[in-house]
Amino acid sequence: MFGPVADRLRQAEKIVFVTGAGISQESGIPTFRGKDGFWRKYDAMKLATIDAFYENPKLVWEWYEERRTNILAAKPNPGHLAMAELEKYRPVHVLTQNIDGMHQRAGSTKVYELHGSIITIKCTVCDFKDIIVTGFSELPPICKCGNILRPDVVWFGESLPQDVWHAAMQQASSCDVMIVVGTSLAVSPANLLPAYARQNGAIVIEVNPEETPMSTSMSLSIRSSAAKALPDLLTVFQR
Ligand code: BV8
Ligand code: ZN
Repeated sequence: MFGPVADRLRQAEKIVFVTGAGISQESGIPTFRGKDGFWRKYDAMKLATIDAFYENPKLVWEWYEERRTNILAAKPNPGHLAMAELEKYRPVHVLTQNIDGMHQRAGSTKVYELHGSIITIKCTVCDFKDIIVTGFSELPPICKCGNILRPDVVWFGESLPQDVWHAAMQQASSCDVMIVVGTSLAVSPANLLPAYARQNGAIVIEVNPEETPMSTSMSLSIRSSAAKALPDLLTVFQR
């Protein structure tokens, strides 16, 4: 699958991945907009917003708790694992839109969570932040300061964590290979990252069973799933 760009890959000094929900699909974590999208049951555009949270914090919390339970029961798939293994051959940076922590669980060491993480919570008022290790006795959970706690994720209309976003832009602008896996590239500003890589003369490869709005501007668009294609990527370096 990576044959046409194998030489460029082997010459790569640094490989940057941009990943979305599709890379976790084969771990049993539904994507957002796909046919199995669990956002069918809920309208994510309505729920993943600060207004929905203040309007009905219990409902939004129930949605995140359902997703967190599913995520904690899921396992990294061969796609996540191949990306972690690739670190043996080249410096790898993973810019992910996912909040499921799967890249870290697979062993990737440089992961930038652009949209936050489902296993951390923060207070809506004070600067309390913590990792969630158990369930909650009541939803929404209440902070020591008396205000409600929220999932530490980036909702629509909220800005990305500035330090993470700047670091991600820096990585995208200084790599010679970018591999975009499992994202519809529908959400900004994450969908700008491939343009930063191209501006730096990088080759940009897409791994997605379906076309995306950026497929035509890719150096190579591989119509395959992450769990099938990414182990194949490893073989380019193992020859
Ligand atoms: C911001 C975290 C500014 C929470 C998410 C009009 C109105 C309102 C807003 C906007 C607008 N136009 C633009 C905006 C901005 C908005 C935006 O982009 N909206 C879109 C929808 C139009 N963006 C924002 O609001 C961002 N913030 O712009 O702030 C600002 C600046 C300063 C000050 C204040 C504000 C914040 C965006 C982050 C939103 N949070 N999630 C949570 O997860 O609950 S977004 C959500 O969508 C996820 O993070 C997800 O990662 C992201 C993108 O989805 P994908 O990951 O691509 O998943 P999707 O299902 O779409 O696609 C899956 C793909 O995988 C498919 O292509 C499929 O073919 C493929 N696939 C399937 N199976 C496989 C596979 N690929 C490989 N292998 C497989 N097996
Ligand atoms: Zn508080």
